[in-house]
Amino acid sequence: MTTVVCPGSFDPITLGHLDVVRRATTMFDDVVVGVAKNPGKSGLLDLETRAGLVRAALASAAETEPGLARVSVAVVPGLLVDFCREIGAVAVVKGLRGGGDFDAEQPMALMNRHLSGVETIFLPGDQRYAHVASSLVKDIVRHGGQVDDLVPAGVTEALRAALGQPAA
Ligand code: COD
Repeated sequence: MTTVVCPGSFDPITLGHLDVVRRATTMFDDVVVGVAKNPGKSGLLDLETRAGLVRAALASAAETEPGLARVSVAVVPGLLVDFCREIGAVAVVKGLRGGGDFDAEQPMALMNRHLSGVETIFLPGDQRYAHVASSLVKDIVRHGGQVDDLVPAGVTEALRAALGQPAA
């Protein structure tokens, strides 16, 4: 069995993230979504809330795409490479929306390989979600906008709650 990790901040999960995870399941038997802290970003949702939203999104999507039912979700407590070693993952799978993502991802990929030998596999993001980013989603909700067609069910409500906004 080949295990891979789809890591990210998932603050919050978007349909772009979900598409990358879905595509990873078409290639690998065992896909683990790793919810991690990115020290370069100030998080809004706590890690357990993010992981819960990822689990809910996968459970809902698995109703029509059974392959998603075998994806597991875990919080990455420290270095990604240590997590990969613990669970026996041979590679990290990440989505790229464009050249900006590649510039940000390449040093991490090289560092992770330097630290542990874990390889990174980049999947080109689907063009439908090329403009979708967690940071933009949060900004839109913060200002009262609508993101329901960009995120799985339940995400908007979780963001509103974290922002102290009344439920719609
Ligand atoms: N379409 C396709 N791909 C997308 C989309 C989209 N719409 N949105 C995001 N993605 C991709 C991103 O390019 C990225 O590859 C992945 O999904 C996750 O994105 P984010 O924004 O949720 O997560 P990041 O980029 O903040 O995640 C960074 C990590 C948390 C993975 C990184 O900081 C990490 O590995 N932290 C653990 C500690 C560690 O090991 N640090 C040393 C790293 S060398």
